[in-house]
Amino acid sequence: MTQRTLVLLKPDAVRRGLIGEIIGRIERKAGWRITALELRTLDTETLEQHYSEHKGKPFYEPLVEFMSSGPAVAMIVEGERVVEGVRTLAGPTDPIAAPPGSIRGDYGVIVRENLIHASDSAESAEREIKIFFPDRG
Ligand code: RTP
Ligand code: MG
Repeated sequence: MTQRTLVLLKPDAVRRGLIGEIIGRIERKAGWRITALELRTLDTETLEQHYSEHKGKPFYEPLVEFMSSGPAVAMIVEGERVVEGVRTLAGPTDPIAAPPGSIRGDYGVIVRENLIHASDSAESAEREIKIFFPDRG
């Protein structure tokens, strides 16, 4: 089942020089392809759309502030079961609970600064791709 997913390398990953490390893990999965990629500082309007499900939660405002604090990398990745697959590579939201070998488990400590976002379903992926890459929607 070929799918596509929206991946963000969060500002902490970019600041810490982990772009290559993280993209390398994604690229090495057999048959997965990056079909769009851009380094950009995300504006609050984009982030409000992206994180609309979290609006009103205590972590929402600091999350939007963090996500706009510096450049991020936005990508579309396509391939076999890529939605579930990138979530597996990323690991659970809390990096301390994430297993070693996962991106968050290997590099993260703080829940908010957990390095990577990946769409949580095929439906979310289509919604999020429209937000970050409107011409690819
Ligand atoms: P993501 O959407 O970024 O791929 O991560 P996720 O599904 O694993 O986590 P989600 O529950 O959707 O939360 C989105 C992002 O908000 C930050 N967060 N902070 N308690 C907190 O301080 C808290 N909880 C969540 C994280 O950056 C999380 O990835
Ligand atoms: Mg999420």
